[in-house]
Amino acid sequence: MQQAKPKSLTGAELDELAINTIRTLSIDAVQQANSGHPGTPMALAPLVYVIWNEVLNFDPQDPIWPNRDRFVLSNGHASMLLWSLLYLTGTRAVNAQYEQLGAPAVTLDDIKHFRQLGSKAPGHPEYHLTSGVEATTGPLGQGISMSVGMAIARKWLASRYNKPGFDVFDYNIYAICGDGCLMEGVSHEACSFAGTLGLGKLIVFYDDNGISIDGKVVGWFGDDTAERFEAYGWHVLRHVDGQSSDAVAAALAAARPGKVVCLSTIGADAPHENLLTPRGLMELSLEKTGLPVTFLRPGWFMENAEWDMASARERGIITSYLQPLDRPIAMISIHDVGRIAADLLREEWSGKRIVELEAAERTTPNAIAAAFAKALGKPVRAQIAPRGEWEQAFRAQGMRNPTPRMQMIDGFNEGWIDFKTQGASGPKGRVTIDEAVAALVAVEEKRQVETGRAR
Ligand SMILES: Cc1ncc(C[n+]2csc(CCOP(=O)(O)OP(=O)(O)O)c2C)c(N)n1
Repeated sequence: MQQAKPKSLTGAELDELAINTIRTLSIDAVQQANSGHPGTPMALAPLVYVIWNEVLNFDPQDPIWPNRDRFVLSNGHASMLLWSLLYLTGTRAVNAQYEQLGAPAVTLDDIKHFRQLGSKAPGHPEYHLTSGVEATTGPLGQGISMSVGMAIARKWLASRYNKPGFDVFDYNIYAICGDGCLMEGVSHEACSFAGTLGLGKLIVFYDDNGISIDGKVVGWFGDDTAERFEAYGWHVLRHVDGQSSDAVAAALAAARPGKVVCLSTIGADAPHENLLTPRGLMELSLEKTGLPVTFLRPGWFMENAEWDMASARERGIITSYLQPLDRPIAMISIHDVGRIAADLLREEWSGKRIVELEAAERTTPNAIAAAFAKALGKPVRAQIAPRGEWEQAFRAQGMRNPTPRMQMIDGFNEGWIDFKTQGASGPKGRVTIDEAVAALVAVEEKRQVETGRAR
């Protein structure tokens, strides 16, 4: 029987699928155990997904690496969040002495036996019973208080062992708590102490949902939590909607960083609407903060060539939406973007500045094909994707609304997306298109060898 080819998902669809997978695993486990708290994992799945996917510096292959970020689920009754994450990330178990790595920390079978004796997925997280759990939580207030202890420990380790330029201990501690944790006296004492010590590196997310086990908390928990924490000396950001660039800008202004380097894009100032327009709006929002802000506007990423890998390898052809094939485009490697952003952060400046960033030489689609030919050791040529076929091709790749992307590529091809100074100002990237494509091919070949071995 022929198997249907899996549909390729866009980034947003993949995020949604991952979040819903955490949710459905949690619902199924609670249903099977006939006990537990399904509501909290449902509500907090997007938050923990963003923390684990985008922020947490944690290696599932080595969950005891000393400088890992710590994640503390103070509302331990939502333990299914943690079991889902440990299972889905493939986090490995360590032995009781916390020295050796072994089998998965949590298996699907453990989740099927959620809250049963012997399962690595108990009702509440238990330190050392399940690897990846940083603190035993469940008694409300305990986790958030322990996370304060962890931040004190980190500060001590850093002051003892960090040397200038060698920050051995610079990890963050991320804790999530709910109303119940903040009603418990122990959390007040610990958080007040944290404020007194001026601890950094401790980031607490308060699930201010106004609901506790017996219903709405309004009748028995009326503190203004934000004001209480401000009184302790904490830096409190209220109601941050991570989906809105204005909200992020306001949060940044409130956080009062000394300076900001913001990754924007070529075309942020384009005269017509296109996929890059939101970056322009983001620049406007951030500019309003009055902070010293650098908008780093890189050109087309060379690593977009990864999309052409399969066709270059299999057919010796790359299909180009950028056209004509000999038209030079401002491009840059993502490695140069990271390096230059770090350099910029070390500089001092005032007000707003724009840094346009491209490699020393502009790149044509033909040059990308030639780079593939060199790296693969076989002929590869570029072929134009006719404009009339773009929409269908993008939809086949899983894009629901291809128009903004098509407008963006039109912008590059028609020249209304370009650098104002034609690249005359700003630093230059070091990585050439040949090097960028060779690096992509090397990664792909390593992957092919590894999957071949796994078979
Ligand atoms: C010290 C302590 N008291 C009581 C409980 C029982 N308990 C478990 S969950 C819960 C409600 C927690 O409410 P909240 O923190 O608002 O979480 P949400 O209902 O929003 O998930 C309670 C009272 C507990 N775990 N620990």
